[in-house]
Amino acid sequence: MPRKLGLAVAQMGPVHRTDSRAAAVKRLVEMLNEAASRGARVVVFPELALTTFFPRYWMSEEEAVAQFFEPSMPNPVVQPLFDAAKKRGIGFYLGFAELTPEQERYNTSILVDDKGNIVGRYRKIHLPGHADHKPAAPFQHLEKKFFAVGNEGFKVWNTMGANIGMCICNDRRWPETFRVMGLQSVELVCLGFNTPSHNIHWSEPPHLRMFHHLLSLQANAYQNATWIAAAAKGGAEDGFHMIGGSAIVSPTGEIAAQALTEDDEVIFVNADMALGDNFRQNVFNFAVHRRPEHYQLIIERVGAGKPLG
Ligand code: ING
Repeated sequence: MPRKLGLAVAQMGPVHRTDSRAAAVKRLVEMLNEAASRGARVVVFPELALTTFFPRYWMSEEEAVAQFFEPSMPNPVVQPLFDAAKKRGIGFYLGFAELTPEQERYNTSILVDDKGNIVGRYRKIHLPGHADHKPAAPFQHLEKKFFAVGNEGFKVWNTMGANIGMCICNDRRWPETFRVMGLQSVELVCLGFNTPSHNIHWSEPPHLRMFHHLLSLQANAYQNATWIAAAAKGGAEDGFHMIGGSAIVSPTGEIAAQALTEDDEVIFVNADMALGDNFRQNVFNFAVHRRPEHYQLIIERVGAGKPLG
């Protein structure tokens, strides 16, 4: 029996360092309205959607907090998005830099339901990059400096008629992210990403950025029988290019919709949440086929070690 959920991804083009949050929110509201006109009930926005990808710049934590973090959510600047979504009865995923009342800093996403309630929060666990200053690099990737590792795990919420989970950007490269949610019977994983197209560590062919992005989504969707909706913030932010490639991937592992530009662009699928049922009941029936007694290295070891043979 199909269980249709109108699912949209709202990709953003660049947010430049001098762009205001209000300007970014105006763009998000415009895309939410377009998504609504196409039948969306849930819209996924990017990681750090309100500001430029500031971890590319060397600055103190205090400077970053002052310019790029949200001490409350919602807040007056973001309220128009909450209002527009509630008026239209649409839920959404939004990524932003979170400053907690205890002054902790996280790369965070929230899940807001179709009544305007924040029903879920996720704090990014797999933080890529470095904490030290690399002056010789063309840009920095200071997520390990500006953010603490998320402290709330990978959760799944039953809301808007589906089991919906969240992750952020680099998390999509780690199979553990999706298996933990798969073991919570997830049917849709929402994620935002900001992925630089240039590798500062070695001269990686640029086409591999898009290939690895899509490969990660397709493999994890299939292997956990879940939909994945991934929203890029892409294009050149003050000259620093990031990939587009926003996509909605089906539990079959197929790409159901993909963005064509590196600008603000809405993609939509009337997604059947039951499409994963056959996979969950057969090939990926975890209860019948998984053998955790042979997986202990995954928990015991952090880094790769000696062969056991
Ligand atoms: N960005 C990138 C991402 O994981 C990256 C960083 C790119 C890591 C390519 C490894 C390879 O998509 C964020 N924000 O995590």
